[in-house]
Parts: sequence; C-alpha cells; structure tokens
Amino acid sequence: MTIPTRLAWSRGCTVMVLGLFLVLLSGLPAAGQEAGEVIQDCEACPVVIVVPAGTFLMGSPESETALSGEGGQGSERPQHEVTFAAPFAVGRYEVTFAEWDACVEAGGCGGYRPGDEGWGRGSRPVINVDWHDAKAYVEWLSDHTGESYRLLSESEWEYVARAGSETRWYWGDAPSDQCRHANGHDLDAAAALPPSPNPHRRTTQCSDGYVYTAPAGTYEANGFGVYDLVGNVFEWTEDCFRTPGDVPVPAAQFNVYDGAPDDGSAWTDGLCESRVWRGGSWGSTQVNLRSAARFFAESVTRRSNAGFRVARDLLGREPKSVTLLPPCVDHFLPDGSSVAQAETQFGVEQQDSFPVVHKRGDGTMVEVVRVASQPWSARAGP
Ligand SMILES: [Ca+2]
Ligand SMILES: [Ca+2]
Repeated sequence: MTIPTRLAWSRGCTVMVLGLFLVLLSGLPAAGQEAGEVIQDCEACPVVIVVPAGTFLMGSPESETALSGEGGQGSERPQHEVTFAAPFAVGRYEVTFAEWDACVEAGGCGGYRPGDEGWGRGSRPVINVDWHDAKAYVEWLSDHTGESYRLLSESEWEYVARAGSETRWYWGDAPSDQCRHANGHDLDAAAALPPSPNPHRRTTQCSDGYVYTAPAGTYEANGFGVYDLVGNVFEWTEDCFRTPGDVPVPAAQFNVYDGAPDDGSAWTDGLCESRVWRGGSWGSTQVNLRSAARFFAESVTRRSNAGFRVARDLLGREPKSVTLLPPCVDHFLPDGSSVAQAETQFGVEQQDSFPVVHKRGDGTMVEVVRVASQPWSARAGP
C-alpha cells in the first residue's frame, strides 16, 4: 500500500493514531521484492537488484594476505560475522556517466560535470567524483524517485561482492579467471601503462580488453547478479576509514575490524575525513581485486579510477531527523482507520511537521515517526 507523503499532522498530542496495520505494512518490503528482482525507478535511474538477507564472514584469514606480499593484511581482520536482517537492493552496475549526466540535466549533483579523460561517457562508469559528489547523487536520486537511495556500507559491499563465496576472488581462487569477471590491471594495461615501482605488483596473465574504464556490465556478473564489483572503478562507501586510536598507522599491525558493526550498518566513527573505497579499479592488480581488500581516500578526492554504486532500501526511507514529542496514549482512532478519518477527526493540516504517535493496545506500544516529506517509519517496543 502507499503511505501518503504529504500528509502532516497539525501538532503534537492533539492528533493520534492511524491503525496498527498501517504501521506494520509500512515496515515490510513491497510485495514481490524477492532476491533477484530487478528494479528501475525511472528511465534514467540505475538498475538495482534485490539481494537476500543473510549472514557472511567479512574480512580475510591470515593465510590469504600472507600470500600476497602486499594488500590490506591486518586491515582485513579479524574476520567477523555480519548479518543482514532484511533484503536490500544494490546497483547492478557502477553509476554511469549517463546516469550522472541525467542528474545534472535535472538540476541536481551541483551542476558538476566530471571529465571523462577522453575515455567516453554514456555507459562508462562515472569517474572523477568524490565522496560528496556521490552523496549528492544519491540524495538527488532519492528526491527524484521518492525512494531511499544511499551509498553502500562497507559490509554491504563485501557481502554483495562475495555473494556467498569465501574464496579470495568471487570467482574462486584462480587469478587467471580475472579477465572474464573484471577489468583490472591486465596484460593490455601492462603494455600500455608505465611500470609500477612497487616490486610486489604482479600483472595478471590475461587480457580483459581495456586499459582504462570499460562500459558497465562488460564482464560476467557475480552470484548475486551484480557486475563490476571488483575492478573498473573503486567504489565509494559510506564508511569512515578507521585505525586503532584513529591514528594512521600501518594497518598490518592491528585487527582493525575490532568493534566493527555486525548488523550491516556503516561504521562512521573513525577518520571521517577519509572514506572507504572498495573493489580496486582498472589499474589494480589481482591482490587488490580480492573481495576483502580495503582502501581509503580523503572524501574530497576526485580520481579517474574511482566512482560509486548505489544501494536502495526496500523498507521506506530512514527519517533524516526525528523530533520526539510527549507520549500520547489517548485520542485513538480504531485500528484500520483511514488517513481521511484522521484528517477529519483531528483537523490534520497539509503541512510539514514531525509527529510521533504512540499507540498502546494489548500491552504493545508502537511509535510512528514521520519526517517532513518522508514516508513513515515505525518501531515497536514493549
Ligand atoms: Ca584492464
Ligand atoms: Ca568496481
């Protein structure tokens, strides 16, 4: 069902309850949103695909990074379980230039038109966007569609990338399979680009056909039906980069994931001047295309090897802010009452406000929060 987005209550406790059924229905995914379902909210919008709820092991074992001679080492440990209680949707592809340019043409994204380095726009992933640019895009997309778009949390990114796999790469443990699945630093890139001063840098012995960015979806999808997670462009995530004590020390010495969220949420109390990049890029060698590999960059960094991917919630938007009003336990409408009945009985006005409704019945309190121009969210308590 559709919850009206423009309805607002007049004020505080003078106004009361919609039916419990409204609350419960607003907290559930819309019918038919099953894992694997593909959604596109507008012609110029990114295509997203629903990934299932589940639990996975985030990070890498010591045996994995010990082989590499480079890479994240302690920044990927300890391995820890993360559980996603509900399905969510994720961009099947990195956000493309066409999608970005649609935002600009519609007056969003700060009017910023990032350069394409002469590699082409259209279906190529957008590049030269920093974290704030990426945030501006998902904010515009949310406003444009009425849906809740955002960046992925870092754990969501790795959960989606692994798609149930526990191997170094999501296609297995054989690096030579890279070129079927990802645009990385391949033989073509090794021939075209200056040699790296890094002695550990090893070119994968295959050709993927692209030195720089490849059009979205050029390679095989992973187990969740998502493309280009690793390679092509690094992908900004919501998470702040974190080191013990927030001191930028060599990550190899620490279990950086100690204290990380286990519910799939973003970790945002670290060094928030820097945000986490995931997935490696067209310039990354095989070790940096591993599912567990982590990177970070200052949030104002615009690079030709970094873009982003969107996530879309299925449960309605999170409130941007909440103003709690005193609990109201009377002036109920019966369960199942309509919005129109509430309007009539309580003189609801068409204005933005921040109502909170408490309903106490059968020992259960349900708190309904609505923020201006946002759909409902609900929490049930004892
Ligand atoms: Ca390549
Ligand atoms: Ca990527």
